[in-house]
Formats: sequence, structure tokens, C-alpha cells
Amino acid sequence: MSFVDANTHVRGESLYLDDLPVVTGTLYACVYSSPVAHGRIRSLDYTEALDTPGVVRVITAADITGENQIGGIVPDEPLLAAETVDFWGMPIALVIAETDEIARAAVHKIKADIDPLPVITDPREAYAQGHLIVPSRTFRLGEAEVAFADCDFVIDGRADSGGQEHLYLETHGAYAIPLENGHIKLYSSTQGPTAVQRTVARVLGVPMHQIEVDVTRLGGGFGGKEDQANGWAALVALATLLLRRPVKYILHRMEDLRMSGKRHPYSSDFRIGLTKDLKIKAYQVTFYQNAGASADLSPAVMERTLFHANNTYFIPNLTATAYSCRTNLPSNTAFRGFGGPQAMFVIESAIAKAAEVLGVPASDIQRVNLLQEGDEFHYGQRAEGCEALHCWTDAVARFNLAQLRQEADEFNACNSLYKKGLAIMPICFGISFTKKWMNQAGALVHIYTDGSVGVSTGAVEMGQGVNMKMMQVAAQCLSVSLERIKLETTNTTRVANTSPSAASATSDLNGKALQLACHALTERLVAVARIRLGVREEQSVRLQNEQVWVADQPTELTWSQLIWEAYQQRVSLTEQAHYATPAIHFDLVTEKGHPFAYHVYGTAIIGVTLDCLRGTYVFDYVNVSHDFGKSMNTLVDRGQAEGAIVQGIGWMTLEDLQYNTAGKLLSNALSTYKIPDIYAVPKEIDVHFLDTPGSDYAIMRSKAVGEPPLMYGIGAYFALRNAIRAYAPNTELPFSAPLTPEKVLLALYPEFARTLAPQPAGKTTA
Ligand code: LUZ
Ligand code: MOS
Repeated sequence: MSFVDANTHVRGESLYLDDLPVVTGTLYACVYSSPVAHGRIRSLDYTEALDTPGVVRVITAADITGENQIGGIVPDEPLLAAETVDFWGMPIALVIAETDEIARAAVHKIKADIDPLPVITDPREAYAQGHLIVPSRTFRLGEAEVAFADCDFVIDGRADSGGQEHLYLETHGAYAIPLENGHIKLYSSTQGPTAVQRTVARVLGVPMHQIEVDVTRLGGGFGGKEDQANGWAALVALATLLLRRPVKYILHRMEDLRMSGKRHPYSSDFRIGLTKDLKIKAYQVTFYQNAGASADLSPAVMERTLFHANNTYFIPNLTATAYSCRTNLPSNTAFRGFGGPQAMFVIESAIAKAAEVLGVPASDIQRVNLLQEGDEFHYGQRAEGCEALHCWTDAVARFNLAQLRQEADEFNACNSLYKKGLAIMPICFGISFTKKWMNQAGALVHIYTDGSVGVSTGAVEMGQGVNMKMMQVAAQCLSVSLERIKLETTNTTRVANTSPSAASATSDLNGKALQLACHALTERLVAVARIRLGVREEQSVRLQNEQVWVADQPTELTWSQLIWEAYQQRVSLTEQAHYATPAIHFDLVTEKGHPFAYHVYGTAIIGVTLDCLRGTYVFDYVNVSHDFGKSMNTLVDRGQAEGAIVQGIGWMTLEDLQYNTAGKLLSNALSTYKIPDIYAVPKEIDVHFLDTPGSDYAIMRSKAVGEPPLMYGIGAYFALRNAIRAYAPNTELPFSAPLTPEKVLLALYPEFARTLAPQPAGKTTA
């Protein structure tokens, strides 16, 4: 059993939110959302909707019994628009009806009269007008401004990266069921059950103990459900509170695409200074983050952007400044990497530009600047257990970089309409929530009298395999077979005050809590065994493979017998434990500290073949040497790495999130928003599990794997860029992702692109 959900997944028996049996009397909700991106609401007319047979109620901001506020970090996000609408798709009203179809049809009968206000979609424009979500922050090491004077080369540039739709297979949704005394049980597709509980309690104006949140599993989260599941849960819970009926809302795909936030687009300016021997001596970067209409998690995302400004390089003089800019887009949110990828795209652009100006391969610059043991990050922490060079040299040797290069060069020499490009992408990602207080978790373990075990933690299974890892932790600590262990749903009444399953830290945090609980139980059971077997004090007793061992010899006493014995002796077979990551701290005044428990490293070599007639491309290989530590489940970890790589490549190449200047999402369906499919994935993804020691802070020394490999995808951008330059060496190619086939084609034929420019949109058929 290497993946606990495999059987029910392939049989279609795994339960998601929409598969839960519907309770009699359930009503269905649907949101009426803003048809403009910014405006003042003059009036709202929902009489026709309300008169529709089967419609039970229309809920607006005026009906909210608690606070009309769901902002987690900054209180700037109304659940339902009251006076102004701030983005296209902002919820204004909620229709409640006897069926899903009636609710959806009635939504179309609502009309809002809205006075338009100016729409801003561009972060630099928002910045220019002073619309910041929070004050800017600057992280600093050395004195970049001064050090540029001592550099042999100083290169300026700009880099832009687009947003990204999470496209979890399971859309957002929630289902609220009334219990007695106004208590509510909520099923939510959330990465953060406690965040849902807290937000719902706030909106309803009830204590948190009145709200129970239960999560079986999600059909994907990717950060999109770290904070943004809260609103949908609050809406159905509010309806349940008002109507005393179960209320369910599962968003349709187009509703989800329109109303929910995405990865933050960034626009950034850089200046990089190098010495003759290609050492990066100084780096200055300014990030303009497109936060959307409200803060959501943007300040934390911005913080991680600052942390990862250097990617995996030691830069002695670094100044990084970030602005979180308020625009009229749906509030952008957590997305795998959480601002880190955006920062890494900029430093890699800076290096690529320097390489092009100096006429050297980018890898020459990358290689000589890799972090080494003890090097200081600009946030004060020093690199410990640094695997940057190890990963790099392993990848270069294992996958024979010289030969890959030579093959590409030879291919390019004898092909005029196809060109190959390759790039190397080293990564370094810090593991821990950057908010110290979030780095805690809990576990609750019951051993039943037959020796079977029920485990609850704060971890949410979203397809990433955390349940499998938790089962392994419990089975290993208790030394019983996996079949003994059952992972319970994630429920706020069993494990309370949890952090969202996010930051790649879920297995580490919850696994450590689970280890503490299991060790406490094991100690108790060993004491029972000692008495039962009459073991002398100096003899060691332990549990191994469901057997009690004394002084390295198995005894007759089995796990099942021991459990029954413990029960007879009235010894508690239940344990709760709490874990908080030690050793992390960060000072917000000096912007220095030790924010991360550890870092994850790796290097990818990515190759692409470009069809220079069509602008289309195929990634030939993604070869990776990755620092997994002592992987506790290579199937799960390989799956995470491969999925993250493809998602990263999608962000950098195909996934083109388009809003028009009025703030309307144009790529509002899967016909216009393209993600990598089975035809677009690289022909080969070869992830080598590098033998590294792991970290004490990683669960069983198996390093966090959720996010770091996504950033290998950035290498796809630069491989493609190199292929384009092999065909059109002098083409103007801004550092602007995604590099879609359309953009590639225009870059290949700059003269043709110029003829296209002045024509009105729509007339330019290729
Ligand atoms: N979520 C969060 C995250 O709240 N804080 C973080 O530092 C983080 N990092 C990565 C992904 N999600
Ligand atoms: Mo996240 S970006 O919810 O780890």
C-alpha cells in the first residue's frame, strides 16, 4: 500500500464534498456577483428572483448577523458587497432555492444599478496612485547601492510574470447542516478548516465552538483553498443560520474562475552588478505585486517574495523592496510557491540578461554564485546543510550537461526551422510558514481495544499524499502494520486551532505532532508490558512488528494482547499532542532572523525543441537532481515533483490569464485558459532522488516536497528563450511570462510582429 487512496480513487469511490449524501430538506445556494470591476452600488433589484417559484430567500449584506468581513490579515474584504464593488465577480447577493437549477436561474433575474468608478488592473498604475494594501517592505544585505560602483558590469531590466489559475479539479464549495441550538456542521473544500471555522464564526457573530468544520479530502488545493474557501463556507452557513435548513453550494467552473483569486502577477525592476569573474556583487530589485481588490494573503505572499529574491545564489549586497498593489481584480491568493516563484523568475531574468550582454552561458553565472555552507541570506539566516552545489554538480554529471549542450548545438547547426534550447534551473526554497505562529500542529490518536488505531491530525489531504505519510508515521512509531491505521477526516472538534495545510510544511508539522502522540502511547504500553512480563529493570523493552521484545528477543506478547492488557489495567489508550517548530524567529523591524526550519535545494536541466514555423514547442526532457532528504515515500514524493514541474511549466508557458482593461476575465473557461495536458507535458521527466541527510525538522528526515519543484518550471521559460534566440539572435524579447506559442511566434518574426502592432485587434488573422 504505497498510496492509501489509490483503491477508492480508481474505483471512483473516494468521497469529495459533492459526493456526501444530501440531507433531507437541503437548499441550494448561488451567488449573484458584480458585472463590473469597480463601482458604487446605487440599488439592487431582486424582487423577480425572489418571486421565482422554488426560491426561498435572497440574502444580502444587510442580512449578515455578525461582521461583513472575511479579511484574515487586513480587515478589508466584505463577504458581500454593500456599498462598492471592487472586482468583476465580487459576490453581492446569495439566492437560496429548493434546487440548484432554480437558484442558478434566479441569479440571472437580479439587477444591480452600479455607478462606475475607475478600474485599475495594473500594479504599477495602482502603485503610482498610492493604492497599497500594506506599507512596502525592504530586505537588505550589505549595500547594493554602493557596491554597483565596484562592479565591472551593471545591467538593468524589467521582468513580468503572469497570474495562474489553480484549476483544482474540485471547484470551491461548502455544505452547512444545522444542528441543535443554532450549532452548525460545515463540510468545506478547504485547506484550512480552522480558518473556515474562525471566519464563519465572525460573519455569523457566534462563538467558534458553535461551528464544526469537517474535511474528508479535496480534489486539489494548490493554495487556492488556503484562505479562499472561507467565503463560500460563510455564505452557506449564514443561510443555514437564517433558514435553519441545510444549505449547499458547489461552484460551477466558470463561477469559480470568475470569482476566485489566483497566483499574483508581478511586475519587477532589477539591477544586477557583476565582476569580471562573473560573481554577482550587487542586486537590487523592486517588486510590484498585483494583489487584487483586497489583502487576503498578499502581505504574506509579498514577504516570501522578498525571502526568495536571491533564489539559490549568495549575493553579498542585495536590496529587495516589495509593494503590494491594490487593483480591481479578484483578490489574488496563495498558490504553490507563495510568491517565491515570482521572485526567482526575476533573478533568473537578471542572470539571463547579464549572460546575453556578456556573451556567456547563463549557467556560468549561475554556477559561480551558488550558495555555499554558511553563506548569509539577506534575511539573516545562514545556509546550513546547503545542498546547492551538490545538486548542481550531480545534475550536470548525471545527465551529462556537456553532451546535452553539444546535441543541441549540433541539432541547431543542421536544422533551420527547428531549434533546441536548454536551461538550468537551480532552486532553494525555505520551509516554514513565514509567520512564526503558524508553525504549529496537533494530533489525536486512539488505540481501540482490538489494536486498531484511529489517527486525527490538522492535515488536510488534497491529493498530495499527506494521509499516506501520516499513516506511515503512526505505523512506524507504534511499530504496527499500515492496515492497523485509519486516518480520520480533518475535523475542528478533534484537532483544534490548526494551521492550513500549506507552505509544504503539513507533513512536517502534523507528522511531528503525531510522533509525539505515538511516542507517549508507546511509553505507556511498554510500561504495561514490563509489568505483565515481569521484566527486570535493567532489561530493555520495546515494540517491534506488533510484538513485544525484551532485551532484543521477541516475546509471546503480541500487540493485540498488549492493548487488551492495557485496557484491563485501565491505562489510557488515547493521546493528544502538539508540535511547534523550534528555533525559528524573525524580527519585523530589522527584517532579520531565522525564519525557516530548513531549505530544500535542487537543480533541473530542461531541454526544448521549438518549431520555428509555428511557434509551438515540445519539452524534450526535465532532468532533476533533487534534495528530498530521506524520502519516506518515493511514490508520493515523485508524484509531487512531477506534478509541480508540469504546473510550473504551465505557469511559465501556456497559462495565459487575461483580463481586459475593464477588469473582466477574458480567459474565463478552459477553452481560453490552457493548462498543460498530456500532450504538452515534457516527453521525459527524470527526477533523481539525491542522497542527502535531510533535516531534523523534516518528518523522518524526509524533506518538504509540495512547493519547491514547481520552480524548476522557470527553467522552461529560459530554455525556450534560448531556442528562440538560436533562430532569431537579435530579436527583442522582454522577460515576460508566460511565453505562449503566440508570443514565441511574434518573437521569432520581429519584422512581422511590427506589422501587426498598429492594426486594430481582431483584424489580424495570421
Ligand atoms: N502560506 C502561508 C504559505 O500562510 N504562509 C507561508 O509562508 C506560506 N508559504 C508557502 C505556501 N503557503
Ligand atoms: Mo500553499 S501556496 O496554500 O502551500
